[in-house]
Amino acid sequence: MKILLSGIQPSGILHIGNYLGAIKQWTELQKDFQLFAMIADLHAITVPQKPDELRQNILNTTMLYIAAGIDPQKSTIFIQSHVPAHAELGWILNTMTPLGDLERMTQFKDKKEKQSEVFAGLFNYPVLMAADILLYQTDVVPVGEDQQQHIELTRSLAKRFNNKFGETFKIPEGFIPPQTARIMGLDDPTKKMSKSAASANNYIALLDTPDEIRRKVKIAVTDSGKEIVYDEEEKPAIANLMRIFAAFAGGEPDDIEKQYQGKSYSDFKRDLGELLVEKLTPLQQRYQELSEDPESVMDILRKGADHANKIAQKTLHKAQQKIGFLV
Ligand code: ATP
Ligand code: LTN
Repeated sequence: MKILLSGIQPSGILHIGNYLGAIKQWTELQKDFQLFAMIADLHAITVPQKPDELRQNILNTTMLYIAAGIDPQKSTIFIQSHVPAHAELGWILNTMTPLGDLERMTQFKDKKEKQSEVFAGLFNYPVLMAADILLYQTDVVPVGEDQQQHIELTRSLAKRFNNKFGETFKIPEGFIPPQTARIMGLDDPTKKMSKSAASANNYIALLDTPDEIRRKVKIAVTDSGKEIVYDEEEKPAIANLMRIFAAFAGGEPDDIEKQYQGKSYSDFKRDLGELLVEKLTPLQQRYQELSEDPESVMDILRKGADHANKIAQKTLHKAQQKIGFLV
């Protein structure tokens, strides 16, 4: 079975962009792949985090993975810092990463602007991500569009290592879901939906209450005109809402266009609000059950770490041998 790995940083509350762009894809792909679903806490600390909030976010993210349908019986759910090989291989790869490659990373440039002080970890972040992926001999990495450049760097580091020291790492492919790779903010369709957005009206969090969901959809920005037509250029706000609708309802934005011919923005928004409430309620119920049973969540994480450690350690050992460490 081919191997699939991905991760999310536990740096805030997850939203429907994270769900459609990442978690939902994983739940579908876990049927055909061996999935490693990681909680990237080492990545989260590349910008300042409050310890109590971080601890809570790590647990929340884990519970949301499970509540959204990642099956711990089938897939490996684990916390990045529970597998020390990530930091170790990350260091080795850092010694082989051209500075210029890191300087070109657009995520670094964006994130740097938002920080009052920038630390080396933020700059080296993509190298740690390469270690995450390469340790599991991953075939496919499903991510949103914003991560594409990091996958390219991973491929180039793996090739560089293999060329210099002999075949060690599998060269992974990125997988970017076409319709949902970039869900835009509800308050600004020119920027991606983001958990670090200034206003909570930018996103629908997976744990928003039904009333919050309805309210946020109602006040979401729309375009001029009245028709519900799918036009990315002329009607970016409605197009974004239509992609969200199609992704949750199943189908394509064009189907929505047909369905809403002659109807108003407010009809469409009302239905979208109800659809989101209907689709998120079972996830929220499952989340609630898990939060009442933290021991079972910890148990899943322990088993996940055991399995991940075995595989990661094997690859790390191979890499250490190849570069001449006494192992
Ligand atoms: P931030 O915006 O605060 O950096 P984020 O919301 O982008 O955080 P990440 O942890 O960086 O969240 O991303 C987790 C996963 O969700 C990644 O695979 C990312 O590509 C995907 N993702 C994030 N935002 C979106 C979005 N708006 N549309 C589609 N996918 C997204
Ligand atoms: N950088 C990613 C999170 C992440 C990741 C990974 C994704 C860390 N390690 C390995 C895929 C594979 C993000 O911010 N979304």
